[in-house]
Amino acid sequence: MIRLHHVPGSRSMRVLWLLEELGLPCELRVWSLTDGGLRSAEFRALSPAGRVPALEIDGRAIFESGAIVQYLTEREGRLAPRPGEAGRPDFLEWVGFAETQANILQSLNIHHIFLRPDSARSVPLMRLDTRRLAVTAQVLQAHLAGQPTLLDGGFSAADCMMGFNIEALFRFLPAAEYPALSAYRDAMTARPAYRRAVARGGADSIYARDFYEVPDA
Ligand SMILES: N[C@@H](CCC(=O)N[C@@H](CS)C(=O)NCC(=O)O)C(=O)O
Repeated sequence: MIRLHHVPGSRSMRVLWLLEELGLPCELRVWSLTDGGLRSAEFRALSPAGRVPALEIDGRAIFESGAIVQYLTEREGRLAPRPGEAGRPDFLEWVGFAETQANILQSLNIHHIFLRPDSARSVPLMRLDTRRLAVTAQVLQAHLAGQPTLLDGGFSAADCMMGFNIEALFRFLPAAEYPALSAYRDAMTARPAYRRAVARGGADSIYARDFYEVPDA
């Protein structure tokens, strides 16, 4: 039995999508970001920092989405270059890059959506994070202008690592400035496994607006 601990629209979407791509059935346990459940002793026994995803598999729990994605691809022998193969460093780079970008998105989510009252927010930090996010989006734009997936060998689990990012990126950056990245987002979210993951796990529910401008200081 495989059990995924999941919050809709969060990084656990990466794992849910990959499980669908791999055709691995899983049980889903859905948590909330806001009701304190992730800080419970029950959940922290699975993921000590109280973060999703956590995956129960093969008699243990694994936390950290990048570790889970690597574990699953090695276990199944699919959707990632194997250690020693030519594309392996690229795969590992993109897995890490997705998390670098996700951390900026998380900070923007906290500032734009979760921090209350508005005066608790740091507008300079929101500006800085938006610029830092744009740098990561420019990297992806340049890369994806030349090929349709992160690895030149085609779709891989590195693309699944973008499963949280691609839904969040264009809440903070104008999609029109990143046509290749925007086309990538459309192609990835149209994949049948991605659609199944959203249908099963739920779409994100944190955004009330399509686009969030940095407010005036
Ligand atoms: N590096 C971790 C980050 C996990 C993470 O921060 N997850 C967020 C949801 S996207 C979370 O659980 N946040 C709960 C909190 O910060 O209290 C990973 O990739 O799994």
